[in-house]
Amino acid sequence: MSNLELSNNLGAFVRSESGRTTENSTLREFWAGLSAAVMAELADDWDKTRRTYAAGRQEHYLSAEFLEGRALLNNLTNLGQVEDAAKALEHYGLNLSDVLEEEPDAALGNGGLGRLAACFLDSCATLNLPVTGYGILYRYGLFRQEFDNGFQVEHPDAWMEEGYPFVIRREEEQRRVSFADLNVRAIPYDMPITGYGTKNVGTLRLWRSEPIEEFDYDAFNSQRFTDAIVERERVMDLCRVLYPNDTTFEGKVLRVRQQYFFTSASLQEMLDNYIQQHGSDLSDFAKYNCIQLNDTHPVLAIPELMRLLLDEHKMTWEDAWEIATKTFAYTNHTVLAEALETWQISIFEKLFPRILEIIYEIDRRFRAELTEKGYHPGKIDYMAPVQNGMVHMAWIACYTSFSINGVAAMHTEILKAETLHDWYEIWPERFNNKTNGVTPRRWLNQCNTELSALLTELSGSDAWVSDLDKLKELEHFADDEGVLRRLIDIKDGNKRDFAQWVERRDGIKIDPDSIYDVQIKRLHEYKRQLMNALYIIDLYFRIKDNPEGNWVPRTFIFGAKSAPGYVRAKAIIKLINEVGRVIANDPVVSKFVTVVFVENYNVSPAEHIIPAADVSEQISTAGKEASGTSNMKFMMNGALTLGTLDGANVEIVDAVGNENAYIFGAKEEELPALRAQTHPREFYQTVPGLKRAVDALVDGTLDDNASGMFHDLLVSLLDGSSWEGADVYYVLGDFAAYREARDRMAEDWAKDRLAWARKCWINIVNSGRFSSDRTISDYAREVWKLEETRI
Ligand code: 4GP
Repeated sequence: MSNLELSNNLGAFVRSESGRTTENSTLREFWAGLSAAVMAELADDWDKTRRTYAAGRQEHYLSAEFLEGRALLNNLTNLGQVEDAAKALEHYGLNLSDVLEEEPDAALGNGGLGRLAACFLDSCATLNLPVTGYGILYRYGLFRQEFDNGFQVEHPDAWMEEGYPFVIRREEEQRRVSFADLNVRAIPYDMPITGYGTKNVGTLRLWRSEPIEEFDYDAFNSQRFTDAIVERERVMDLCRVLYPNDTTFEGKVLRVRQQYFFTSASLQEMLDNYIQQHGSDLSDFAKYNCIQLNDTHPVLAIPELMRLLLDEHKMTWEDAWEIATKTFAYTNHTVLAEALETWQISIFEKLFPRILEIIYEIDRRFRAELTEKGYHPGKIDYMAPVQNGMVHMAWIACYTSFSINGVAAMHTEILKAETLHDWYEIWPERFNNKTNGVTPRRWLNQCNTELSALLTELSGSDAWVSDLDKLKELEHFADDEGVLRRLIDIKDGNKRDFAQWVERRDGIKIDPDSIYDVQIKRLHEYKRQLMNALYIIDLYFRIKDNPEGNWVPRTFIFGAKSAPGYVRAKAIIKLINEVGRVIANDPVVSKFVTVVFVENYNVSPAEHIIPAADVSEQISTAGKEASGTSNMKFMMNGALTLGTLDGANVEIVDAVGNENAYIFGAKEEELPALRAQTHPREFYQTVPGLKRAVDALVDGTLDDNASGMFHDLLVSLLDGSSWEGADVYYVLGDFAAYREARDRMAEDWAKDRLAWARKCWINIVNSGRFSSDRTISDYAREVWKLEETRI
């Protein structure tokens, strides 16, 4: 569509959304109209891509979470129509960025794992790879967070209640999914995934559950109205909510139902497509299909594929197992033990006895195989899919999958040495590493337009947007003062934009001339937002001690949601808000320090925050963060990492050099000895200022509204409980090193902006290996064996 066409068509699309004249249409209706115009524009290529992909070898990405965020700007960019859209809207006196802000975030994910899946689909489309994502169309995305007196309160996120133009219902491709107590229809809703510089349009297929019959007409007729709709509600429940947990699990029965629901529907579709394309002999299924399991959530796909092959397609166990073991690949995303899902057998008995039967058979054969290999019965028991009344999803995945990968080099090594050590010993050839990446389209080109323009200007083209390694060619500009000055100006502009955005959104005033020091990620004890908060408390006291000191102006920015039932994480949210309140009310400290906790942190707020950041806080306890991906987004946008040697931080430092990052703290291999050596109380007593900062939790400096939450935090640091030791995450142990590095960073920033900018530049130009294009090329080549397929 040309500019003229878009201008002409836009009005029609808007009117059809609003049922009114364009003059009387709302901004939201303009967003919907423009989005509908984009969908119309994509339709032909999308259709063609789907048909082309169906014929050859495909990869299917199964994930309970896809944290897509907004779609309109991404699609306009990929279509090359940003300018046209802006002009078309201008015609109605509207501004494109205002219209873009109308879009709700599709927050169908909790955090890292879900956002990674979204970046991956973006890269697959850009690289013309025949990959389809499969998940669930949750009616409510991740909860909407509000702060009430500093406490997190959760509200439903009814993200598509007012209509959502970027999914298309495909009635004719529905499947049926059966549980022992319930039969449901699975209706696919497809979202187009556009790529950069290509006509190919990939697909994210999200299943929605609906009753087989709209409602029980007889019951309705005999005036039993509630009876008539009970069944319907039970079915709709299935897709009602995304479980607001990452790494911990709950919700049991319903969650297992969700997992079976979307994996079963997806597999039925894959088998149907195979038969349509290649005939009814399924023995070549694995030649044409590969399935990546995004963590353990979709692992029920394994027994379900077995069931479909055995029961519906009458294969022998041996033939079916051969297919399964050549089809599945498994990615692990965390070493936290509580995330390796295990389910009670009774849940499976209730929901799908046949699946349980198949799992028992997998278990029986597993035990036989290992016995024959001469393994110790104790070890076999530990590794077995079924044990002590529980089904172990990760063990089923490890036993079946031909590929098992971690998400950063260090993480994969920990999997091999600890978490999945027994598996590694028996099947070392299955293990491989795939360090995560992020899409440079959303996380640089779209969110940081000024920096992107500079990069394009210096490289002479925008080829870097789909080949991020090209930025390396710009490394020599690190010694070009003119370029560094422009980088500083761009950062300052982004910081002013963010200040305006946050003032408008949350009513908080910040100083754009201060250093922006940011920690945005899920709230978890291992991520150590508590250590960050203790630093700020300590700084507060230091400033009060010496109000005339030459303090660097600081803005500490947080964004984080806590799982609703994770009490200690919620206490840390309250703590950060309380520290912010106390500082804001202090006439001296507030001159130098502001704390901003961005409410309802999500993908689109991240797009405003990251381009403005100076400091990227990546401070997890070494060995706990599998990879991290915000660390990559920050470096791409010229923020410097303040981090531990954990997850992908290790590889970031390797890429930029020690002198261009700020690394501190205990290393993973040192931790056990360090812990044994020193009790947390000793740090508390001896590290200058630490006792004062920790005591502030309970001595009246900070107020937790009599919830007892801050006292619990103090206990967790100093005493621990009967089931865990004190300071499990080594907050007190690393505090001194953290403070030293963070202080030094602020001073470096204030002292010499040019030297700082040089470091930022080195980070930007060396971010190529953290593009998800690199990650996906590795998966495609080494695991999926996929070829580029252009339409
Ligand atoms: C996260 C990990 O915590 C994070 O380190 C990693 O970067 C991300 O996955 C993507 O691999 N894990 C989860 C989860 O989000 O739910 O386990």
